[in-house]
Amino acid sequence: MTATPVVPSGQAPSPAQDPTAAAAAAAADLARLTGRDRHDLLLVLGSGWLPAVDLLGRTEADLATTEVHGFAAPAVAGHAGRIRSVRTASGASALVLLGRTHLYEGHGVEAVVHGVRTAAAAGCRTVVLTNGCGGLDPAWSPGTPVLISDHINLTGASPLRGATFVDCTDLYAPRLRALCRAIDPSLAEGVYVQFRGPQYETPAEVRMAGVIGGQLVGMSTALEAIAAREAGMEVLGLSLVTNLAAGLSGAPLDHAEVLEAGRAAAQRMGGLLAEVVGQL
Ligand code: 8IG
Repeated sequence: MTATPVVPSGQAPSPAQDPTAAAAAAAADLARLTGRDRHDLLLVLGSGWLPAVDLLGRTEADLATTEVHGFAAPAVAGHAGRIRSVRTASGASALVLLGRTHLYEGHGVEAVVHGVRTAAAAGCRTVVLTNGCGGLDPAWSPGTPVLISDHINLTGASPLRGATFVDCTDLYAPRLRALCRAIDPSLAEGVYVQFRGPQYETPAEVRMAGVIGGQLVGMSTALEAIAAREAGMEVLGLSLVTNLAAGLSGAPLDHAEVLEAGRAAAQRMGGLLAEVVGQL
């Protein structure tokens, strides 16, 4: 992000009107509300990951996203809509977004990536994107964490404007994936396929996701990863497989099942995240 004159956040443009100015205004709000001019890394906690938040370090500030410029009100149960400033064991300062804005909420792609751009404007060089998702590999029982190795963006949307030709090779940093596997050698890797949602996939769409090279299906992350790459940040993606993708288990999909898988896996997730974050 290039330096942008900061206007009082009440008068700043919305992310859709001017994403860069909106992110600068939000970063100024964060500096004021957290008492910290800069942060080192951003963690976005998606479905199933919220219970891990208390294991990450010492919370120094806890804000409602509505206190920070440009964040849309949360729409999903289990997505708390808060921002924490956390001091990790290694002394890094982390911004933690509890919940995210999804494309299907209809606020536009700029709102979806506003958190990432705000973090970049606040000095973050690394972003850890987590999500809950469906898994295509029957070996991945609910509660299995999987490293994202790459993505396929099926939303038809992009956070980039104009002829912004961003390279997406190694978008999910091999260095950070290796670090995670060193911590937990049993971690599997998979290609994440982002659908727009909000409906879950049909069984035929899940088969398509497999045929085109995907192993994980969800409704987030890819657009945020692209915006993070544009901003020059290093990206780590972690999925929590909370359900077998549609058509693979014989049972219908249920959002309560998703939240329960998260609670059950919280300890492992929190431990993994805290160790990773401690080494970033
Ligand atoms: I949690 O099976 C969760 N989010 N698209 N499909 C999609 N999104 C999801 C799923 C799933 N599970």
